[in-house]
Amino acid sequence: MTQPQLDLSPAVSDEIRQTTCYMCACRCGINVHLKSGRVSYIEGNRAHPVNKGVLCAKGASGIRQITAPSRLSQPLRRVGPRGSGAFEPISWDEALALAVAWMAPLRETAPEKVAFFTGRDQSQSLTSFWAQNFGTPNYAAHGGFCSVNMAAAGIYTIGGAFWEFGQPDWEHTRLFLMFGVAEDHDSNPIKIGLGRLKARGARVIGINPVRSGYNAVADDWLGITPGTDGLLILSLIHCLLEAGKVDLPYLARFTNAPCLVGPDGLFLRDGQDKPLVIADGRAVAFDTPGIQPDLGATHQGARTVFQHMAERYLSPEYAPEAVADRCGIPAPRIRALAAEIADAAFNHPVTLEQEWTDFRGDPHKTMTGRPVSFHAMRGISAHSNGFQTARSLHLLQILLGAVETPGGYRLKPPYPKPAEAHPAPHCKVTPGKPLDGPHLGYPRGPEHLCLKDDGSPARIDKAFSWENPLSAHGLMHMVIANAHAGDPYRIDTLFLYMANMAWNSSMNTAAVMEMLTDRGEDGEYRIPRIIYSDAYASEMVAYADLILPDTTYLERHDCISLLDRPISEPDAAGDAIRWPVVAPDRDVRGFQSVLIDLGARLGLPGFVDAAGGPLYADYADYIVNHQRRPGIGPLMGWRGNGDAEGRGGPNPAQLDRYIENGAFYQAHVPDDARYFKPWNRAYQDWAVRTGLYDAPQPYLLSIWSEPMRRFQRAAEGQGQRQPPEHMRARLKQAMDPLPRWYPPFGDEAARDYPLHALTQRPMAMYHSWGSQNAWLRQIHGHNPLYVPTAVWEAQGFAPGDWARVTSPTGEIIVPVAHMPALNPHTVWTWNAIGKRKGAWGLDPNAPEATKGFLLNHLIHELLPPKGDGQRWSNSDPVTGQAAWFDLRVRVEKCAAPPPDEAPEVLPQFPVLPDQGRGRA
Ligand SMILES: Nc1nc2c(c(=O)[nH]1)N[C@H]1C(S)=C(S)[C@@H](COP(=O)(O)OP(=O)(O)OC[C@H]3O[C@@H](n4cnc5c(=O)[nH]c(N)nc54)[C@H](O)[C@@H]3O)O[C@H]1N2
Ligand SMILES: Nc1nc2c(c(=O)[nH]1)N[C@H]1C(S)=C(S)[C@@H](COP(=O)(O)OP(=O)(O)OC[C@H]3O[C@@H](n4cnc5c(=O)[nH]c(N)nc54)[C@H](O)[C@@H]3O)O[C@H]1N2
Ligand code: SF4
Ligand SMILES: [Mo]
Repeated sequence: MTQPQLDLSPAVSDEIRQTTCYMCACRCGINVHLKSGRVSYIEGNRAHPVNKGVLCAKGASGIRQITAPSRLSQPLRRVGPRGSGAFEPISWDEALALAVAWMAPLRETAPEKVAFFTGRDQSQSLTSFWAQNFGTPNYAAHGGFCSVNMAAAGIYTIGGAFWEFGQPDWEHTRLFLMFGVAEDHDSNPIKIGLGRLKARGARVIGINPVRSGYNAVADDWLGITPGTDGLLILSLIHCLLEAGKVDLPYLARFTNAPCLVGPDGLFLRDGQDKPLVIADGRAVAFDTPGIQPDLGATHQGARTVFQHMAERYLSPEYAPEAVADRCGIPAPRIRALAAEIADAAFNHPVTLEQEWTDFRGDPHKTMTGRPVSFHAMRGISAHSNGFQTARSLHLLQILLGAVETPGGYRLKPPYPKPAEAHPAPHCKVTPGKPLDGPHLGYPRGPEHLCLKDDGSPARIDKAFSWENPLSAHGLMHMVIANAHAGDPYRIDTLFLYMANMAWNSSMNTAAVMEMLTDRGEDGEYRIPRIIYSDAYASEMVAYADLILPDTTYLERHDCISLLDRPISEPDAAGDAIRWPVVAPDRDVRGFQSVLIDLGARLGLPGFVDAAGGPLYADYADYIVNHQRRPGIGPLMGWRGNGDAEGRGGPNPAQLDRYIENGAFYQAHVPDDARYFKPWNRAYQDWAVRTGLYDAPQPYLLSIWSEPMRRFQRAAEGQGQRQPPEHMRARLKQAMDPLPRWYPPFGDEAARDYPLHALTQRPMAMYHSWGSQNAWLRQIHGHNPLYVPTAVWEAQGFAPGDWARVTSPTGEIIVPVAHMPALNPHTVWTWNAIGKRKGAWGLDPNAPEATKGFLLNHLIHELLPPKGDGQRWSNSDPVTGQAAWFDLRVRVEKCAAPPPDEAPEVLPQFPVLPDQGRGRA
């Protein structure tokens, strides 16, 4: 008898197309399998530098994203009252003509009346270029409500940052500490990295109020009380200084520790404006060849940064015994952690046999580093003391000699890049003309604030004002509230892209929905016009007047550019694309192409040719042909005649080369340039060749921040530009040039609201993006409030119980669950699982709407009144970073809300009509 012939591994597809995942912002490479032209399977691309074949649940579930019933299918114009969700379909020509009819007159008269803000997109170099040419000062992406504390503290301190700009030296590190990280934008790389550390037996320590995720697989966990990391870190610094366990040669050569601080708190400088150090008893410029700067020198009454620093942190207020109770970590554990860090750093140095030359021209035989590395994210960033806390952590890295050295923290091109190499912010409006320069940047002093002649904020979000001088990413979370209040002025058209501002992206969600629908005495909406681009029927859709429906990530071109947030690794600059691996089956257009079209219709410089016709056919054409500076475009690979890297003219075949190569390109850092990048001549020269810089720009790591000191001096009454009286005290404290700790502003509510309330990113959901995804919903369909044992017992909770959770802003009623591995003063839940009934094409009784909830209802965008007549935004006073995690609450057991047979979380809102293609 013959056996039947079975094909044991039938081909899942007849074609594979390689592109970049966008189920989160991590930018993994994917192989999209197609069968008969339809996506049949998605797997990781093993040759891709980001994920090396690893794929997460979200990435694999992309197949369900492109078939989701909630996809928008055509442009929509509002016909009912705003918020009702009543729309009529219109053609693209009508939609674009309407947008132009609204915006063109504003450009000629008052461009600031258009405010353009974007969410978690990856095309900020295009969107900012568009807004700059439109001429409005009111542009930013999502960074202000996300992690600007992380970015700004890093840039001002080490010239790079956690949050995508760098990573631990996974190959050599011995001890790895993670502060407040749940997922981050590097999800797969961090998971791969942790695997490598574990395989080598390196130690991982998690510092987080909640022991889940990375903290659950860490070797040790410190369940810190929220908002106190800065204190813990400065206490570790206290212990290291006390024990003499700091890297003195590194501090002397590569940081501003030896710079002399004059009586005004600014550096003593030579005739060429270079900071002075003392070497061999003489005051010389910091970059003089062959010097060994003296950390302990004094000169004309000035002391070094090192002395100021030692004096501050050796003070008993930073002793472990003084901070232990506040941090919720016993003093002996803090001392043991400091000893463990010192042991790894100084008893186990890593030396690579690699010669290199520093910026002074001094040769080095080897590369030696300290194998202690750190990573941190919003757990320290999303507090009102987050900027100073992030700076404290960078200071700890610097003292160990663990920045850009083997075993420590490594920056990814285009970083390192000091604050001075970034633009300063611009805000000067001339009707009918572009803005006077890029919107966002890094102020060096009060002269760079975005203020009008009368001293009032020039931007609708009040970024770069005295309230938050270094708000390098803007303040997305203040836009709607300020526009509604007409404070500092009224706008006309709010143009939003990819940001679910009527739900999980906003603080005080219910009030934001009211602001979006509120009318003035004249009967007009207070925010007269709202244009929005989404790909799905999110909660925000109902609040727009005009919807520009986007494609999904598998149906369009995207550019993950070095001008933006690229896919670089410490050893290679890299960029990537997406391209339409399938064609859209409905009347939608890629938003970037729409923006380019709008730019041409509005006649914006950069989008029209000499004859006034469109300069680019679409985004693909722009990616290939746009040049930011001569020879520098959105993509670095295969430029010129196809063999130029970084610099070179446009190459019409560039996108084809990317597609053939798995949709990415890498330019490798030479061996002698791999470490010590801020000071390494070989790296600096390579970066210039590759187009990352136009000239070498070596710099010193910034322990003492002169830009901050300049603002502090203004608060003390020095200089031309002066803050309002009521802000002086706060600025003096916030703008301290040496890292410090102060209690997060939320703690002012601690008496009545004893618990901290946090959210965490779930691994299997990306904000609201996966809300409608049939596979991912099975993992996270609803979210309880996790309660620590002490609270669980005190309230007499049992499984299945409900609680009233009250903050100074409002209350919610939600299901609870017990979690022992939790800081005793903290409750938490998963972020963005709760949905509004009717949104996302979900059944109104879907668990996301009946049992899922948001903490956002409890978080106000303003702090409680302080009696000074001012309302301060709920943000870090340095950067304007939204202080999501300052939230304080009270938790009380209560009856389950009705209906009895199927209780539902409160608050609830009217059911939204279906905007997509039917209910899931
Ligand atoms: N899967 C998935 N990945 C994502 C996202 C997503 O939604 N899903 N979102 C992306 C976005 S936009 C961002 S900004 C990043 C955010 O990346 P993360 O910062 O990693 O994510 P969060 O959930 O904000 O995590 C904050 C962590 O800090 C802890 N924490 C809160 N307060 C404190 C504190 O005071 N001290 C300490 N030490 N810890 C504290 C919380 O328990 C939590 O574990 O993730 C990105 N990646
Ligand atoms: N309570 C609490 N709230 C938070 C946070 C927190 O930690 N706690 N974190 C904050 C942070 S860090 C962030 S970054 C924000 C995130 O906030 P958002 O950036 O607003 O993220 P999403 O909720 O995912 O909303 C994005 C919108 O983009 C749409 N979208 C998805 N894909 C596409 C596409 O391809 N094209 C277009 N045009 N639209 C698309 C989605 O449908 C959704 O409506 O949330 C903030 N909100
Ligand atoms: S980590 Fe993000 S980019 Fe990578 S596979 Fe998962 S969803 Fe896609
Ligand atoms: Mo974020």
